[in-house]
Amino acid sequence: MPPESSNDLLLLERPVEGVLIATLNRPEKLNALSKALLGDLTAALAAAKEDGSIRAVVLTGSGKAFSAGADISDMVERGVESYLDPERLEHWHAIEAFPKPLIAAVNGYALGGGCELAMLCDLIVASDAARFGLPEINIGVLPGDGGTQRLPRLVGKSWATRLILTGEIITAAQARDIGLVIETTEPDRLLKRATALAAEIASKAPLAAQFAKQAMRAAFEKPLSEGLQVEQEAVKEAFKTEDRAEGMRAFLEKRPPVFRGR
Ligand code: DAK
Repeated sequence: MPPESSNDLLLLERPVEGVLIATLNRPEKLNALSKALLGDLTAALAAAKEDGSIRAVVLTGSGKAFSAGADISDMVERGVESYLDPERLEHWHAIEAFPKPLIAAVNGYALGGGCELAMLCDLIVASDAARFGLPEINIGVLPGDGGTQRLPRLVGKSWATRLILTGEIITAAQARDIGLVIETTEPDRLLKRATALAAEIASKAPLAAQFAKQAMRAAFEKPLSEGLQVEQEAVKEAFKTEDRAEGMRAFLEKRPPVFRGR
């Protein structure tokens, strides 16, 4: 399929049915997350949320980085206003709230806010050339877009402490070994693999996938008893869908289901 749309900072393409690839495209600054770039990403995800033909999104970067993080030049210029900018924070919240499955295909550096962006995704697949880290400590700050909260939840306290307090940058294989990354691939197979994973997810019942994502989010945010309630509500909602009826009917009729996202 041809690219659906593109602009300078974010490239959008539809490689296979159900899947959108969004490519951060500011390679000369290693895809540093300027407000404009975050704004374009937020807008693309808002459109993808409304588009029933998009069932999963792959996020990647052009050039040698996924993203080298928040824009340090802007932070130097505007100080604390740079990262407390309400619009910028709004963009992050919108990305966090994206309801459809989001897969990071990390092609190179994922540092600082870039690593935090990858951690906002539901799964991270990485090229062997990828590098991960939260090096904010080297520039006198600390992770401010969720890194101190999400990294310990993903990899445990010891590795999170090591990475956040030393600013160490680790390889894709290390990131896989500590559970940050689900899978590593040769660089030229990365997008193919991430797209295949997204396509597999896109072939399942889309609303059930969204309910599952919502329920799993509760696992990180709520005590077990409340998380179990969220899960129960999500299952009740799934039971109301046409896809649930179709899925179960198809099973009994021994044929593949046709899911319509309703
Ligand atoms: N911001 C702006 N520009 C960046 C950048 C960044 N994060 N990273 C790289 N660049 C730019 C470089 O300045 C350079 O630009 P020119 O000089 O060519 O104009 C160009 O990209 C290429 O970079 P290098 O020449 O440095 O490339 P190398 O291959 O030599 O080195 C590198 C690659 C990834 C090791 C290096 O670029 C690097 O260390 N980059 C910075 C990585 C980093 O420290 N990232 C964390 C940023 S801080 C918050 C609080 C804090 C934060 C957010 C929120 N709240 C309280 C809400 C902070 C978040 C961060 O992400």
